[in-house]
Amino acid sequence: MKMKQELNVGSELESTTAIAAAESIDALDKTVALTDAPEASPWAPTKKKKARTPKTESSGPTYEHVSLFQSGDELKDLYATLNTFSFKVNEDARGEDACYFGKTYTLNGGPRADEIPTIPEVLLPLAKLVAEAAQAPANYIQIHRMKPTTGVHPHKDPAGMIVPMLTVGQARTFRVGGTMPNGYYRMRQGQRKIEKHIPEAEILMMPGDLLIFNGGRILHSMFPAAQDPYFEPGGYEVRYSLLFRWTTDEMRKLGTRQEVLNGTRHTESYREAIESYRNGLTDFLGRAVQ
Ligand SMILES: O=C(O)CCC(=O)C(=O)O
Repeated sequence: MKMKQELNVGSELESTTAIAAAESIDALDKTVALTDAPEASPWAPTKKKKARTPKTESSGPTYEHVSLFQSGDELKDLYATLNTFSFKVNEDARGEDACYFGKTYTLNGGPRADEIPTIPEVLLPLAKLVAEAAQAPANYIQIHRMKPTTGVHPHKDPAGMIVPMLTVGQARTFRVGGTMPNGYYRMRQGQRKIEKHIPEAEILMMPGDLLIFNGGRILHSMFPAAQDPYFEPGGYEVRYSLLFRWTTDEMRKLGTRQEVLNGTRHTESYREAIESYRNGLTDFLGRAVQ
């Protein structure tokens, strides 16, 4: 299997952890320059990044791997900060702990029981940088703390949505694209065997790497460290992953099942959130810009 570390292009469509939402959104193509980070940011990149075309929900690459999105002291500080958070056992994935900040969603509607409604201030500069890279705001930050024994069962994210994932700590191989048995789409994520996902590519996610999923079109999974020849603890005890999501009012109320969201304003709401951010009307958290 070829290891890919640059821009990766996959194919495919379908659901999520929670069997996904709505039909794909029209392309929102627009070329923008990544800006320099604000001076106050503890995670400000030291180098100016090149202009590039941001992802869109239903067109373009299904995912993009950005190596070393965070590095150096900023990355060490981020790991130390995450170590101070109060993680709870993730009921959806045994052996994994999680924190849920902001406007969470669940499969059948309503917030997560363990939601912490406010995104911690210490994460805001990072959220801003991630929004700029993905060209998408986030009102929900989900953080996983994974021991080496933990894996990710194959699934896709909610349809039409952009989900950037930053990894911090131990390096693990993320498996993307390809196929899994058809019947798996009707099976709970936790029951799907990781080895039944035949990926198109494997990406070694080093600490500080960002993987941007574009449009919920890409299958992904991860083996526990014992089955990962490229696992690299790097002196860290755990692997953290930070997922930056946008929850529409409709998803919040009704959940992520496509049959429930069809006929609601969910797709439009998401499109509006993305366009407002890209047009400078709202900021990286979706707040109106004065
Ligand atoms: O935390 C991870 O490494 C993967 C999480 C994921 O794929 C998801 O929440 O959709």
